[in-house]
Amino acid sequence: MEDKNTVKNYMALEEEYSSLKKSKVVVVQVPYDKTATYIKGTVNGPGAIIDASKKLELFDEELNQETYKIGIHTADPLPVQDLLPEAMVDKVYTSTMELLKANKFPVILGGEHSLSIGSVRAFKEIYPDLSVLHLDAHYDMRDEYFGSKFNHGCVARRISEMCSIVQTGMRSLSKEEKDFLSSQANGKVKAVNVYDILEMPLWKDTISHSLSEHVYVSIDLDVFDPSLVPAVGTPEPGGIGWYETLDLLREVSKDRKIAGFDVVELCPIKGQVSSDFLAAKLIYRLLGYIFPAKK
Ligand SMILES: [Mn+2]
Repeated sequence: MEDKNTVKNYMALEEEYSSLKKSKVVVVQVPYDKTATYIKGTVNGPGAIIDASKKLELFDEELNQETYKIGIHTADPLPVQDLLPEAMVDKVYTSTMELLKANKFPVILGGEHSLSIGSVRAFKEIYPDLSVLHLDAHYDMRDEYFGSKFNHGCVARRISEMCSIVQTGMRSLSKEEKDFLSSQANGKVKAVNVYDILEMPLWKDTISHSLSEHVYVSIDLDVFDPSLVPAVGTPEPGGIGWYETLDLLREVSKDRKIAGFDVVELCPIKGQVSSDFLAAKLIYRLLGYIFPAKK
């Protein structure tokens, strides 16, 4: 048997449950952090999630099922490290499109958030009714940031130009973004920020009902409180917790068809693996919600 520590696939699954042919799910790694504006290091995010995933139990204790049996293949990391942001986004688009055409379910690991511009472009072509559920501490609604329209701070703005987007967990906003959002009333953007969550007992229903049938979920790990996930490039105090995030994702998985998702912005801290492990487990739990075992 191969040494688990050298295996490069998610959860170190055996061939039977991880070959491309037999797998429904394909994990795509996008090690890229060229436009990071505060702390760099998300380039190491995908690898840290894969490493942490090897310590996960194959049995999901909440769902009473062995989700891995749907087959989870891990593709080689995309060779994007030296590319300009636009070219990285194009690579993610091409790779996502290939998987969707092969009827696979893409799970995309960042790397920085700008990669979602490429994946959403592909999903939107396959699912014309697509809407995006975006979990983030930040609105990411800048038109341009540090001279680039493909900066991680612009990702939701670019997505809003392609399809409708429902954002939640935000607690940091620039004046430019505020003005843009105010001009968007009744537009393609629905924002449920942390202050709304505190006042709205039914915030999860509001979000779920605002989405279309086919949904792409984009999770910036800084949506969580930094006490839970300190290993992000731009931490913001006052984030949401583990169980409320799961409640939201469970509800959306029941009400809608989640067609794929990404988990981005993990910026690993050496010797402090709880953030990496949370990301790995979040992915497995969300896959369990999307693919419930037939009882
Ligand atoms: Mn963010």
